[in-house]
Amino acid sequence: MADEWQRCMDHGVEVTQQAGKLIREALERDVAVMQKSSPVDLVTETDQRVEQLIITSIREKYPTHSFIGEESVAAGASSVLTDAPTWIIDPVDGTTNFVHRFPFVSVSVGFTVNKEIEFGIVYSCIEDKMYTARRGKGAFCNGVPIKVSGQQDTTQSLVLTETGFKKDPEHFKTMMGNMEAVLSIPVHGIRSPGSAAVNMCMVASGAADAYYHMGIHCWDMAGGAAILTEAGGVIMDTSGGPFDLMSRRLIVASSRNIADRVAMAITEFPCGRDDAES
Ligand code: LIP
Repeated sequence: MADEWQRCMDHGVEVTQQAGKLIREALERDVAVMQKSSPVDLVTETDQRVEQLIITSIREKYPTHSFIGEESVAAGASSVLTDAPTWIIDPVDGTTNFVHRFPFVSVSVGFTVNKEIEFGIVYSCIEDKMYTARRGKGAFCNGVPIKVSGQQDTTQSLVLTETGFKKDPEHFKTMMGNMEAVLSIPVHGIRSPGSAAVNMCMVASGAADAYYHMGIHCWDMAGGAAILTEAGGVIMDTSGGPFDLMSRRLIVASSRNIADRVAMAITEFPCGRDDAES
C-alpha cells in the first residue's frame, strides 16, 4: 500500500497547488463574504469553489475514498471518521485572513487510513510555502526538510493561539483567562496568525514553540498534525492526554516540557466533537 499512498499524496500536492493558485487569483477580485454560524464565522464563494475543485479531482482518481470537507460538512455532510481512506480538507484555512487580505491563508489536506494520519499537505498559498509530510518520512517546506526549534524552556518560548468572539460569556472569559495564564508563565509572547494549519507549520519549522487552540475542527488540524509530528514536534490534547483528531482541541509544541507547561496553564472549555452524531 505504501506506493499507493505516495501516489495519493503526489496527486494531493498537485491539486493543492491548483487550489492555492485559485485563491491567489480570487484575491485580485472583490471578495463577497457570507456568514455561517456567527458574525465571525465567515465563508466565501472561494471556500466552496476550492473544496469542489479538490474533491472532484481526487474523486475522479480515487472513487472509493471518503471525504470530510469543511464546506461539505457545513452543507450537511457527515464528519464521522471511518477506517476508509479519508481526505480531510480545509479549502481555505484562514477565511477571515482571506477576506482581509492578511497574508496567512492555507489549503489544508490530511489523509487518514484506519483513522491514522498517513500524510499531510498544507499550502500557505500567499507565502508560496508548500508543507508536506508522510508518516515516517519527515516533514518538508518546498522540498527542504524542516524541524521544530527543540526549545525546552517555556519561559523562552513564543506561543501561538487564536482568538475569536465567543457567544458564550463563560467561554470568552476562559479564552481570555488562558491567554493571561500563558503570558504569565511567562513566555516571550503570544501571536495569532489566523490559520490553524499555518500555526502548526510555524511550530513545525521552528518559527514558534507552541500552539494551543480549543474549538477548531479536524479539517483545521489533520494536515498540520502530520507535518508537526514528522518535524519532531509534540502533539497532544489540551487535557495533557493523547491527541484526538475529532476532539476539536490541541496543543502542539517543540518539546514535551513546553506542551505540558501550556497544558498546566490553560483551562478547558467544552467544545463538542466533530464526530458527535446530531
Ligand atoms: C479558522 C482557523 C483559525 C481559527 C478559526 C477558524 P477557517 O479556520 O484556522 O485559526 O481561529 O476559528 O477555525 O474557518 O478559516 O477554515
